[in-house]
Amino acid sequence: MPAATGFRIVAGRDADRPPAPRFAASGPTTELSERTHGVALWTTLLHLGAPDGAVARRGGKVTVLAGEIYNGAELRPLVTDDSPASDAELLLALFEVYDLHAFRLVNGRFAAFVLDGDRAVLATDHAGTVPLYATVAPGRVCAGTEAKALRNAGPGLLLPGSRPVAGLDGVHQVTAGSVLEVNVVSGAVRPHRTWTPPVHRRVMSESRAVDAVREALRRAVRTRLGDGTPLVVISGGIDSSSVAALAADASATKIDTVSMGTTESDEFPQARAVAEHLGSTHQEITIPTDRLIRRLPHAVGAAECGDPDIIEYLLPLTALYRELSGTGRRILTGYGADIPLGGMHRESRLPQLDSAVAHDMDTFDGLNEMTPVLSGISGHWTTHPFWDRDVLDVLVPLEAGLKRRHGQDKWALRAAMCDILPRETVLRPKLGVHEGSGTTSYFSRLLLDLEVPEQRVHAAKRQVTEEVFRAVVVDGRDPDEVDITDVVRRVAAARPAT
Ligand code: AMP
Ligand code: PCX
Ligand code: MG
Repeated sequence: MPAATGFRIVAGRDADRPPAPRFAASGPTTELSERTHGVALWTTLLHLGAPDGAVARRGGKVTVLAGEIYNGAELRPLVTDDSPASDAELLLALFEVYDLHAFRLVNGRFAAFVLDGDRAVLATDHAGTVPLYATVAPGRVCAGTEAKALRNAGPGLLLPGSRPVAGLDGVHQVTAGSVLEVNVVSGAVRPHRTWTPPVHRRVMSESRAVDAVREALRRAVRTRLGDGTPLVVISGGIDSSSVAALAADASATKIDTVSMGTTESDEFPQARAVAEHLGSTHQEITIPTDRLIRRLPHAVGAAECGDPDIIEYLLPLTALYRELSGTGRRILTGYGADIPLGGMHRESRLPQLDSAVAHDMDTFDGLNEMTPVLSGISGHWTTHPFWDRDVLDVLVPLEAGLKRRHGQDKWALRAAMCDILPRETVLRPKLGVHEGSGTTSYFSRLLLDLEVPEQRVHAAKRQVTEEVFRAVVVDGRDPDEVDITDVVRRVAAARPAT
C-alpha cells in the first residue's frame, strides 16, 4: 500500500505551526516539522499506518509523496542510488538527476511536493488522479490533497495554470499532468505540463491494436496488484471484468471480487458469471436505497465535486466502499475505460464518437472521479488500470473505427479479452454503474415524487449536489450532519424563476 494517501503541507519563510487540517479521508495522521535553507516545512501526512516511506530527504531537498509509482522498475536504472527504499526516495533520486522534469518520467497515482531551497515544486500524476490543491502568497505555500484541508490557508494569489475552487478564496486545483514551480519568497509561480492526452489518432491493424490494448492493460493490472489479495469491484461489464480477469491471471492465489446492488436494481447475475469463470472469492452487497442517498454528502465531500452526473457515478461506489468488511484493502476498478473508448455515448457514427472522446479527454480534469478519497473515507485504497499512463497512451489514439467496430462499442477491448472472459461478458452492452445500481432512477424518483416536473429533474439534481458541495467543502461541515432528504425537499419545493 502507499506510504501516505494524502497530505497538507505548509512551507514558509516565517511560517508558524499551522492549525491541523481536516480531511474527508480517514486514517492516522503524522505531523512533521523541519527547516531547510531558512524555509520552515510543516507536513501533515495522512496514511494507513506506516507513513515512513512517504518523505525523503537529502542534500537540503525534501520530497513528500501521497500515492504510488507504477513504473519503478523502469525508473530505477536512471538513478545512481540504485536501491531507493521507497517511492519518495526514488522520486528524490530522479529529481536530483532531472529536476522537475522527473515528473515527465513517472507513471503513477500520486500528488507530490518537493522543497528545494526556497523553491517548492507541486506535482500531479499525468491524469491528476490524486487531486492537489494549492494556496500561494509571498513567503508562504500551502499544498494539500483535499481542498477543504486548505480552508484556513489564508489569502492567496491567483495562480497561472490552475483552477480556482468555487467558494474557497485563494485555493486552486493544480492541473492534471502538471508541475507548479513556486518561489516561496516571492510567490512567483511557473506552471509546466508533464502529460497531455494524445490528440492524434493512430492507424493500426485489428490484430496490432488488440495486442497493444491487451499488453498495456496486463502490465497496468500487474503493477497495481500489491502484496495482499487484490479485490476487484465488478459490475459484470467488460471494463471491470477485464481488470478482474487480468488480476486473476497474474495472481498466484484466488482474487476477491465484489459486486454491489441496491434494493432498486443490481447486476448480480452478470457479475456472478464472471466470478464463477475466474474462480474468485465473490461477494454481493445490497444497499438499501435510503442508505445509498444518505451517502451523497460523503461522495460530494470525498470527490469535492458538485457535478450531478459525476456524483451519480461515484455515489454507488462510495456506498459500496463503506460496506466492505475490514479496512486497508487495495481495490482495483474498471472505472474510466469509457472515457478514452467513448463507451458512455452509445454512438455508432465515427465523427460523433471521436468528438465525444476528444471532449471527454478535454474535460475530465477537476471532476476528481478517480480520487482515492472516495474509498479513503472508509480506509481503503483504489487504483484504476484503465487510467494508467501507458494504457491511455494506447487507448486514446486508437482510431474511432477500432473503438466502434462490427456493431460493438469498445470493440478493441472486447476483442482483447475474448480468450479470458465468458462470451456473454465480452458481448454484453454497456450499462453504467449509475444505471445498473438504480442510482439515477432512484434519485430521479425522489424528485418526481415531490412533484418536480420531469424536464426539471436534472437541474434539481444539480441544485442538490451544488448545495451539498457548499456545505461539506466550502463550509467544511461533516457529511453526516447534512440531512440529504431535507436538501432534496427544499430544492423540490423551490419553484424556478419564470
Ligand atoms: P461502469 O463503467 O459504469 O460499469 O462503472 C465503473 C466501475 O465501477 C466499474 O468498472 C467497476 O469497477 C465499478 N462498478 C460498477 N458497477 C458496479 C457494481 N454493481 N458493483 C461493484 N462495482 C461496480
Ligand atoms: N463511467 C465512466 C466515466 C464517466 C464519464 N466521465 C467523464 N466523461 N469524465 C467510466 O467508467 O469510464 C461510467 C459510469 O460508465 C462512470
Ligand atoms: Mg465502465
